[in-house]
Amino acid sequence: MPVARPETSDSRIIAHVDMDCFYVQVEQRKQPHLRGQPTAVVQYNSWKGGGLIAVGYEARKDGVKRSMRGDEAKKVCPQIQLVQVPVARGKADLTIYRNAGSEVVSILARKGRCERASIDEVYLDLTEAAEAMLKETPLESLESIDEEVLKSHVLGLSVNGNDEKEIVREWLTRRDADHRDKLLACGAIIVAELRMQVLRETEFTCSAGIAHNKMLAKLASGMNKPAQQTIVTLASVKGLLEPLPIKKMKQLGGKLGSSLQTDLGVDTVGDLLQFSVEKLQDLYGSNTGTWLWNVARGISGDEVEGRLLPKSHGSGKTFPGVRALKTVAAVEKWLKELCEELSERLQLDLETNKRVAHTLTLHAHAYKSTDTDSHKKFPSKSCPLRYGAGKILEDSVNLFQAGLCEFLGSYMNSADGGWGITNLSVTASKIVAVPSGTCSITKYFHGQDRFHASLEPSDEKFAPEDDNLSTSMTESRSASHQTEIGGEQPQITHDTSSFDQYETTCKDEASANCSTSKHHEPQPRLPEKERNTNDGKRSYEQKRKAPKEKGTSSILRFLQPSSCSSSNQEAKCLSSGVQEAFGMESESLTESQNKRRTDSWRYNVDDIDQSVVEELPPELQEEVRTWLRPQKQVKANTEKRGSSIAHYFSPNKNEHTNPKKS
Ligand code: DCP
Repeated sequence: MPVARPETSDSRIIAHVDMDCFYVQVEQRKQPHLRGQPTAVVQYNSWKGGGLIAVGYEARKDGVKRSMRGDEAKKVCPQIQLVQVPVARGKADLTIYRNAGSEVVSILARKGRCERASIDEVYLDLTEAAEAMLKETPLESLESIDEEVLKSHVLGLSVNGNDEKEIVREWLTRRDADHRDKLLACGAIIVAELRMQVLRETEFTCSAGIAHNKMLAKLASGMNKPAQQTIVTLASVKGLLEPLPIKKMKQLGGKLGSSLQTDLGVDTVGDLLQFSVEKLQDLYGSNTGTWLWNVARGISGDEVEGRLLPKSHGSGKTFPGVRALKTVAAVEKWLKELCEELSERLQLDLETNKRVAHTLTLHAHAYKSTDTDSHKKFPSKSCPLRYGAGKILEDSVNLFQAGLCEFLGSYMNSADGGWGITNLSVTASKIVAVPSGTCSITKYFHGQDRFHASLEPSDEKFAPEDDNLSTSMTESRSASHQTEIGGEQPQITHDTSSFDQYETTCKDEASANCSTSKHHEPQPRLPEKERNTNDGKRSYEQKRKAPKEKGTSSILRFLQPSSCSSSNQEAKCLSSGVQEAFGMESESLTESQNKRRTDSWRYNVDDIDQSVVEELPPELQEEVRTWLRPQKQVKANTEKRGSSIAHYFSPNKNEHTNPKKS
């Protein structure tokens, strides 16, 4: 659920930088003869020429769209150059795009706090850089302003066919301008310079939005593409937001946006303005109501997180139509490929960035041949991550089995036949830096208690089980990091079952074992009578909580003998499936053992990186987003703006050359 964070200041300067037709640019750099030609990148699956995933701007002019397949694109643009995504392990290999994104990030990070938001998007907090610039150089005294800055689009500025650059120059250098507009002008100068540096150093063009917060910057960055930038002045916010379809707003594309449409008749952001904050709070709870009220007014306190590396790693593949996987053996074969790729990336992250991941999650899309419940989702499952491709595979297979068992409703049915998997992915998240100061990564893993060193310090040591772990790295060990390296079979945490829930699904809420996930944000509960709107509509708040009544079947519930209710079917599922799969008997677990297991791993939805979601097959992206959306949790707004800007001008600030547009 969206969370209202207080706007720290409306004079922050935030930029959202978005690469133009990114994969196409990467391919054009690799094959320069493609430059200037209509080009598109197609998916690995070559059916009907392959699905287009990136379309160059020359091809867009000819009517080529991302929704097309290669064959259709050739019809509307016969001269189109189709480049296939690189392939490894029988699936798309996005390494070159990921690395290209990292090149860009390293340049953009020179001027301010930088958050890598996806494979080709970055947020920058340029407040300090802009303030420093303004202090040093009053804008009205600027003698020359680069062309790239003058090409900025200033929302709300009337140009009326006059000399646009001259009007922008006047706006940038107004002596009597509001201080916040002056800071925006400085932000525009800095961003233009960064974009030119990106072009010079990587040959990539990008577009940007410059505003007082992330939400507005993101809205603006796509308004003038390619290779342009757009400034959102305070005065333009209302006009920008009012006509926008409500479902297009970030975090409003799902159930909450639908509720606004159907329950309140809100179709545009402007429609939301008529509702008081009290009314919105009544309907959606205190946090979400406040957040909605703020959104309508362009207020957002979201901070730019200082994060240059991805929050998680994922590997996935789609198996559409007849390619659906219909046997456990087929699933295992593909899981092997996915897990090997994931393991390689984890290993690289460990060696390059000295980071370890803690949670493994398996997502899948499935259908039943005799489907009586076509809406039933394959539950996402997670467990502690153990390093090494073999262990990741072993755990992924167990997660899959547990998910399949639950999806089918009975473990006995999970034998081959009667079901199909159309999407499969494994994700490693909860990535933290290995603390420095000791002498080898292996020792770091040695030092981990098999469950959770920080919770239950133990003298017990475990031999490293992963021969691949680098021993040449700086040794690290910390009780504050928890890595599942021992031979213990992992605890599975049920994730999908907690859709739309912020409370444990178990009747016995005191039971730690019932906790399915997340740091639960207590949601304000309204008195029963207030939870109905006057016209008798069921409030969103009620609907949101409703699914918990259905009862979820977290495996954790089965591990506690006396707490959560479970159907006979579920019990059967556990006894013949989970216990067997995990070589354990629930009855034999003591309460403290159960609690210990549960406490050791709580999956944190914030550890999933948007960029990783975007790397999943498109069908799976929506699945994962649906899964993530309701689980976004309330976080204290404690992060302070960093102060990484020592100098706002690079030494070569006066060496700008006008970038050539590709
Ligand atoms: N991508 C993908 N599958 C999708 C959408 C995108 O693999 N369904 C990849 C290819 C894109 C990259 O992600 O190049 C970035 O996606 P964007 O949505 O930012 O689109 P582009 O960068 O291609 O174009 P634009 O210039 O419109 O941002």
